[in-house]
Amino acid sequence: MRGITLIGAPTDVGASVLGASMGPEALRIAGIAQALRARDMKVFDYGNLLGPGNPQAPAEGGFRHLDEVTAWNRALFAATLDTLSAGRLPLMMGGDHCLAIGSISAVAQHCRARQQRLKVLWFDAHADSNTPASSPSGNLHGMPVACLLGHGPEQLTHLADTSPVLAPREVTMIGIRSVDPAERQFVNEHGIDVYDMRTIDEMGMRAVMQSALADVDAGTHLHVSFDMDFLDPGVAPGVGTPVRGGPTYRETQLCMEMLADCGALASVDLVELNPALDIRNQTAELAVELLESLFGKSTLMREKR
Ligand code: 4U7
Ligand code: MN
Ligand code: MN
Ligand code: MN
Repeated sequence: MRGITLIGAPTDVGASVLGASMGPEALRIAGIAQALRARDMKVFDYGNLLGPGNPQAPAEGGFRHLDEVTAWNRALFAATLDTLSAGRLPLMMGGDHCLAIGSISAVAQHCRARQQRLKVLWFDAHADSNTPASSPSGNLHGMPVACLLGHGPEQLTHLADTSPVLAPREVTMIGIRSVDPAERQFVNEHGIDVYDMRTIDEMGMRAVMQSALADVDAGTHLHVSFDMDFLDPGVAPGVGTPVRGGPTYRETQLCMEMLADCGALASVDLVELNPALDIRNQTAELAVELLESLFGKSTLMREKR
């Protein structure tokens, strides 16, 4: 039986909109542990990590709340590394997307030590590739990809024992539809693989996922960083930075089912769920449904296609 540790990370210090700090509890209320147990996982939930609250301070030197974001990410780094060392799959229950700096830094360090191939799939409406110099908001949840590629404040780019933590070819973005001008340049200069909404419209989700997973084999460590604003806000209203024109419920389920089939899933961030903006916890319930598919639930027990 596979072991999974739920790591509650109630941070909203990376965002302007408050409320993502309630994400972990909303996921528990939506039955995340029971749903994963039904998928034959041994589920451990030790509660939430501790970290600072949101001081709602203005940007300083290009970013807001750098010390608070650093404190959260040190805790995330340690918890993720411990979980991986124990041979379990860490599932980050966010919390805003700045937490991926700590979780993925730990994942990368774990993979380097074992010389394991790493692939990060970044499901998001946004490219999260701002730097302190380019960010229009100063919010660090808009900068995790840049930090992981070595562009950002030292205390966030150097959580792991090597930096940069990721090479551009290890990251693939899916669902992108809101990109700041400097992010476009960053993504292009680094040659990051991006399947934006136009590509999804033109190719269809199945072909996009086949292509995104083409270099993933069973020996690869696949990390899924899933921002709930990936989905169309019509189905997932409980997010802080919604962008219309996102994938449908079915398209997203297909993504999850294809990820389950590839057999390489080894760590997950589920982020940007904002219960303060949700309608009767429907976005949290949707997140749990998607996780069920990610962990192998399918309508019919069919052979892999
Ligand atoms: B999320 C933004 F300007 N790009 O940097 C920014 F549009 O983790 C949004 O994807 C960032 O939800 C969104 O502030 C961060 C903005
Ligand atoms: Mn994001
Ligand atoms: Mn986003
Ligand atoms: Mn670079």
